[in-house]
Amino acid sequence: MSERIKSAAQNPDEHTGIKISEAKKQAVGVTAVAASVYHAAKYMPPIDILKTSLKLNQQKGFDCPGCAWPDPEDERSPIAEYCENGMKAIAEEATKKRCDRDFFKQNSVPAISTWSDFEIGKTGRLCEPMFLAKDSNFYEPISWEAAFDLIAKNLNELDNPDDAIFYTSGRTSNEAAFLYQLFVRAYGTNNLPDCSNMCHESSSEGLGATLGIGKGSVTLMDFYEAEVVMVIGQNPGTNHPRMLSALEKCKDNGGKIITVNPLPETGLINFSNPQRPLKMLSGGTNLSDLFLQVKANGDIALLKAIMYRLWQEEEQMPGSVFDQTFIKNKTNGYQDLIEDLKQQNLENLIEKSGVEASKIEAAVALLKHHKKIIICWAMGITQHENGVANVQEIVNLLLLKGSIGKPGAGTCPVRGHSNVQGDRTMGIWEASPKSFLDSLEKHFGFKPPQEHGYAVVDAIKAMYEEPGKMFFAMGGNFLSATPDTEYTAEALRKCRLTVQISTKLNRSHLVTGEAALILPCLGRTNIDVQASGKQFVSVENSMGVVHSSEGVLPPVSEHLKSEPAIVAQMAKATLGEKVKIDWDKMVSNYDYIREAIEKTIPGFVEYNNRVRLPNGFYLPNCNRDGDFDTADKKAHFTINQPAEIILKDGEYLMMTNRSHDQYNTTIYGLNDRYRGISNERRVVFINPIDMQKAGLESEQVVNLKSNFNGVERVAKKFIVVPYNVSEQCVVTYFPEANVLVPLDKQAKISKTPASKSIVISIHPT
Ligand SMILES: Nc1nc2c(c(=O)[nH]1)N[C@H]1C(S)=C(S)[C@@H](COP(=O)(O)OP(=O)(O)OC[C@H]3O[C@@H](n4cnc5c(=O)[nH]c(N)nc54)[C@H](O)[C@@H]3O)O[C@H]1N2
Ligand SMILES: Nc1nc2c(c(=O)[nH]1)N[C@H]1C(S)=C(S)[C@@H](COP(=O)(O)OP(=O)(O)OC[C@H]3O[C@@H](n4cnc5c(=O)[nH]c(N)nc54)[C@H](O)[C@@H]3O)O[C@H]1N2
Ligand SMILES: [Mo]
Repeated sequence: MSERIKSAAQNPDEHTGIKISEAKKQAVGVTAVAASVYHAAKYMPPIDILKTSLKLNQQKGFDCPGCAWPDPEDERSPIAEYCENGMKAIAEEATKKRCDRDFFKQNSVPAISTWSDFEIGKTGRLCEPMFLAKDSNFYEPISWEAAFDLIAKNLNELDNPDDAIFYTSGRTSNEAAFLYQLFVRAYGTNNLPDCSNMCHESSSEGLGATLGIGKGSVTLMDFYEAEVVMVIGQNPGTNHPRMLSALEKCKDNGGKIITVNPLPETGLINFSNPQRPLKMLSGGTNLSDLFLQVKANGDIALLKAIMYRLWQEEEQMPGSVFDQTFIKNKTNGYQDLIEDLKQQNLENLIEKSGVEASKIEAAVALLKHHKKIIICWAMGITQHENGVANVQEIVNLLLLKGSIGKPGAGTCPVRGHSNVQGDRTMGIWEASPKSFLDSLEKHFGFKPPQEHGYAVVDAIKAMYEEPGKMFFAMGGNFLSATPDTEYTAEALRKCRLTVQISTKLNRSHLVTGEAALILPCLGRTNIDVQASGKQFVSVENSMGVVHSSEGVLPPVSEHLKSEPAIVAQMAKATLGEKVKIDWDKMVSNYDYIREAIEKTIPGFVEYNNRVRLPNGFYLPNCNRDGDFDTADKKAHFTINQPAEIILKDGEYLMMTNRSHDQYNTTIYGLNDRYRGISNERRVVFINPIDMQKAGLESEQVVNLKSNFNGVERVAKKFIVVPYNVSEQCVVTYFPEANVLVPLDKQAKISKTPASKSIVISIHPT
């Protein structure tokens, strides 16, 4: 066998032919419906488009693999309870194209790695298990049995179970996730890093510490009652388009919307709802009543400035602005917060936030006399070194107003992957609490390991520093989703075996350990038949509703297995008689997995009955009931200081955002329609004033450099795009810019990579 050629960890730096036009002022509308059908038609037969769109997000249908936004419980449109980007997610999965053994015979792994992520993603659905042997450059077919034996042999040869790492991406169903963590813990490790570590971990930590539950408190109905909704650090027009309908309803009912972002994101400005033709004709709904163009990571400064001004108003007329009864009965730490506010200098805060004083006054005026306030946030808040503090500052504002635990008010961290929240509930967590581990021990008769495992960043370091580990991924694209691409690639190359359970080919199948396995699985859209017949799975959305999801399309290949089936067979092969768990029985009928979940995890009483209700069921949520499950049963105010961002001349704070044409590392297309970009992803958006200062021209090609703790990282050949983004802040897309994100630049406590605040400099080529 020839020696392995090193595969490329990054996208090629060739350009694809950029066209820049003006950013759009309105989201969705007919264009989006047309765009979704046009996109789907490129990859799916018309009958499949019809089948999937009729069943998508319907009661008894299947859950959109796009985002975790909940479905309305009252009225669902008979068709089109989907959005443009949901349809793209489906087209990506439901393609009839096959990435089969012939493909792998014709294309070597290093050759495929020179293609772009967009091209790699278009190779079709994976069709059968494939094996990449040591030193080989080609994947070859392997039987399922041989694959399971190989995994079992490698796992059982490790000196210590902690030398194996089991990653999960948030599309995995509750049933698969529960079995997976059960297997991993029975095998003997808590090394269960997941995409949450890079996503909403700061929310879970910040909310858990202050409110006693790491999940949001609102339901969809709360949006219809809210008086003010603040959307901060989130781009729903692209990433959660169905949320725009909820915001529209809120406005119809007289609510006001404040958005906080370093860029005016199109979906937040005006929304034209295709299900409301009359409204569309009259120009759609203007969503944002107030847009606060904050500096990247200027959010604590902004929130503090708002709270400072609210406190001044409260001093004038005690009890008229803050909810003093709620504060007295339900919270702790109010006096400390006020003492800290007194020490703050308002001008200083305003300057740090980057928002004009008059706009801050406008926000204060909107918030002053209202108590039904919802704050929504996503990656613009969590992916900073002070991500946890950001979340806690949001909590402070809500607590001052008594805006938690009452209708129309509360916390709304908007989750990403469609079952990322459910996976956590199922125990996909490197740091599951003792109560969870004890429950596993009680019901399954083995002693789970007690020590916490690795989260994502620590897992990468461990693989890098201690060669010979085994890396396992239940979905996702670990290499491209994680920071410091070249370092992570080396970490993966040092593993003895890397195994990926996947639907589609991606770069993590190309930059591998000494040997590698691809295990192809069914996706959300697929019909899943086991010994007892057709199965459905269940998922938990962003608001804690658990409901069923059942695919409608036959798989592209008879060799695909479901995720639960793969886990069960792997567990049997690896553990043998070590534990007394009837894996086969659980897979024969997923009701048995749900029974196991019901007895192990609180909140799942009558799981098999309630999951069959048309709308599923809500998990318990103490905040929703006005309670706080902290040690003293009170909600906690916390003291958080604004981020100190010191940028030298020629330095910028870079945010790595999503384009309108991608799902994380899956690239649907090369456009970013709302931001006016066609046919290119290697772009850096920059304010025209900064361009002028730096002598940069539109469409000029530049290299981007980050310098962290003396280590320089370079991303080559990005194209300059003038854009309305806060001064000294720039935007690039991930995963292309991940090479600039230092592994060690992570959030305190949550360890989330600070992908939205990377200091870079720009260098003409
Ligand atoms: N179509 C589609 N849908 C998706 C995804 C996808 O890739 N494509 N991904 C899914 C996943 S896993 C997730 S987690 C979510 C992500 O959903 P989002 O969090 O909306 O995704 P990002 O593109 O990372 O956008 C972050 C937003 O925060 C803003 N921002 C950046 N830095 C700051 C800051 O310091 N302060 C403030 N106030 N704003 C800031 C950015 O300008 C941007 O508007 O979407 C989910 N849904
Ligand atoms: N710089 C920067 N980096 C980021 C972010 C950022 O904003 N900036 N965002 C972070 C966030 S929020 C997240 S969540 C992570 C995402 O990280 P991941 O979840 O690891 O990445 P994805 O791109 O969502 O994974 C896509 C792959 O999942 C597989 N897949 C799709 N559906 C299924 C399925 O049903 N089953 C199985 N087994 N496999 C499936 C396919 O093979 C596909 O190629 O990235 C993070 N990385
Ligand atoms: Mo995410």
